[in-house]
Amino acid sequence: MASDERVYLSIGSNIHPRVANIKQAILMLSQLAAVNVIAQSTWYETEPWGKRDQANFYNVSVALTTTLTPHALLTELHAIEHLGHRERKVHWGPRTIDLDIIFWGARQIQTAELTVPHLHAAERNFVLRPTAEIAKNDPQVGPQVQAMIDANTDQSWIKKVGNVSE
Ligand code: A4P
Ligand code: MG
Repeated sequence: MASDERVYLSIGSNIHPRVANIKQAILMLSQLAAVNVIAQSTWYETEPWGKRDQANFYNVSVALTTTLTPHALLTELHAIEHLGHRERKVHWGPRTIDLDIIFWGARQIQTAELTVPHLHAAERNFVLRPTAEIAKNDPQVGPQVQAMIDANTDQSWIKKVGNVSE
């Protein structure tokens, strides 16, 4: 039975075609039998965070429910990254597609493979702003995002993209 806990992902791409890469990942997510995608944020173009000498990113957040365990969902996300020709070369470096688990309801997860809430969520405008849009009415996650936004000092710019093409 699907839990009513909501899971939030941050999805990013900074290698052409950014929009198509992200749309393809969301389509593949929605095609997983055990996943129900329930919301998607506005599209944002964002300044590269961490390693700044690289192309601007597109980022969106999505909310979903799932019957998968956190580690099983992570495995599915890695498979989608792999199909998107993601190559792990440079830490925080350019990527065709990146899917990170940001929140899993109120859970705190700390294993070798997975840290939830995401280790850097609280320091990233490109994660917090899109996620806040779709978590407003979630009693488990909305207050967590708001507390992070209140304490956040990230100076990097992010801007809404009205008409997404590329
Ligand atoms: N892992 C642990 N916790 C999680 C989680 N909550 N969600 C582990 C997903 N994965 C998690 O990830 C390495 C390992 O992290 C995974 O195998 C998983 O077991 P990775 O994405 O392959 O490695 P990475 O990219 O070298 O490092 P990292 O720290 O994951 O990078 P991030 O955090 O993904 O950041 N700037 C903008 N504007 N927009 C972006 O989207 N993205 C990054 C990448 C940097 N700068 C950016 C953006
Ligand atoms: Mg990642």
